Amino acid sequence: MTLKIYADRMSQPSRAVIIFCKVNGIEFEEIKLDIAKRQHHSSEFKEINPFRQVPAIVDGRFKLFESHAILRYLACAFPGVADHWYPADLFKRAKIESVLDWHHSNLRRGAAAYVLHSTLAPALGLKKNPQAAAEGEKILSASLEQIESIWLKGNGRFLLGSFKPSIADLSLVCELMQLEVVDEKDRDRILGPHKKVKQWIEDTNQATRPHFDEVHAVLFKLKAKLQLQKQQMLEANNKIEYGTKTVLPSKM
Ligand SMILES: N[C@@H](CCC(=O)N[C@@H](CS)C(=O)NCC(=O)O)C(=O)O
Repeated sequence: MTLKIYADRMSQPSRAVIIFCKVNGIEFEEIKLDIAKRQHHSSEFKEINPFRQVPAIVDGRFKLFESHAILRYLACAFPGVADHWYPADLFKRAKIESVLDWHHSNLRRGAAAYVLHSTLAPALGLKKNPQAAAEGEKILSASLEQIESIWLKGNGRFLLGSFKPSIADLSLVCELMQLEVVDEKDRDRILGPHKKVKQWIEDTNQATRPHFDEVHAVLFKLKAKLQLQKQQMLEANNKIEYGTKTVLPSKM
């Protein structure tokens, strides 16, 4: 029976699970649930994940949700997954668990809140919330600083000084990729001071090519759409201003 992945590619943990399967040649059927259309609220999906969140998987009779648990399960259940993704060595594995646990209460808390409240809220029928966005940015920036000074220490290009990526690299980098959709200058302000983080994102992309860009295409498309909308709004505002000026009576 083929593995089923319930996912929305706009969701960062969904992308991590899909990329992991593609990179490791794990066959799967992707069942797309559009969160913006509340497709994850169906009674069928509630049977798979009572918390109604993506990603979730069904492997035969076995159902599982929570992306980190899914990544661990896939790494152990499917033969042919290279050891560096989730090493058999207990000490190495425990260190990866440590990063994954840290991720949820730090980087994810900051990044998800910042992107939702600064950018994505209207697409989900919510109002933007500048105060919540500022709080998210504070946690995000502190997390980026900690990634650079703690997790990216060492000789390797990946977390924990490794020379090859693990499921933790994939999970954390997919989290950061959502910053693609925020305004370019805000993204530069947040990521700009963190050169090591930027290089690590690029290295993880390289290590999982071509699947990384293919699975993130949905974000690049949304980014282009938001940039176009911003451009059109600026042009419309300029037109209004210009039109107003032309109808003003001359003082001569
Ligand atoms: N801790 C969960 C987080 C899952 C999660 O937050 N999923 C979001 C998309 S990124 C979702 O399904 N949101 C819909 C909702 O909560 O209604 C994991 O790592 O899988």
